[in-house]
Amino acid sequence: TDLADDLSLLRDLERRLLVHKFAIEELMTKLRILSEEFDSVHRHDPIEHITNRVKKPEGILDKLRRKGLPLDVDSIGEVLDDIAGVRVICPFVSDVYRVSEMLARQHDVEILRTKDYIATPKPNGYRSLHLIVRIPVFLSDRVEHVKVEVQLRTIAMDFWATLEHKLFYKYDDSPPADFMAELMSSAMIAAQLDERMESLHRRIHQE
Ligand code: 0O2
Repeated sequence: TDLADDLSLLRDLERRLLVHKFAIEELMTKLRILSEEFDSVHRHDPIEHITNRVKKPEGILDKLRRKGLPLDVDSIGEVLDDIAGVRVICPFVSDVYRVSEMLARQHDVEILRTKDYIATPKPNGYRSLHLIVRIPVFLSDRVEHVKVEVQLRTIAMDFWATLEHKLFYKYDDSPPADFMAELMSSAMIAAQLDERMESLHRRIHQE
């Protein structure tokens, strides 16, 4: 029956998602090591905190529908870049680039794509550094190379992005023009705050 087919597809999809969870765990360990070791050497922790998520089957189906793509469980990890997602919140903008460079230098981390929305913010003001990375996951009988979307941002960028997501999630298109202007201007205030805090940090760290 159709229902039985759907259920078995969902089960296959859920089984497929396991390897993305493992990729997240590998990456979390790498980031925790960088955080603790950099802190012990330089007396500054470049990572404030880290969150992660595996995209839920519902979210995966939504995204495929939006992009007009068919569901093929075996190639799902190739079709979508963000099934596994890790978000790294850093104290300062310099830390964002520092952490991304330290990751990129690791031999088992392949950087497939970089989107620098800090250098070039989105029209609504969104700022963050996005990396699509691929890392090996060692399973009982094979190695899988799994993609993870890494979003790196400062506390101020995260504050803005979290609230923007809450406020405008319900808008399918872009919000009305006056909202956009207000969003853009609050994003600029967040960017100025980043600059001011970073310059304080530089002065204190040099003393
Ligand atoms: P959610 O609900 O966070 O999962 P893609 O759509 O991923 O194939 P795109 O547009 O090239 O391709 O991806 P991009 O620009 O790298 O953005 C992907 C993710 O960044 C989004 O995931 C959001 O998490 C975040 N993001 C991008 N733009 C904005 C923004 O304007 N505001 C906020 N708050 N977050 C943003 P999802 O899957 O769209 O959403």
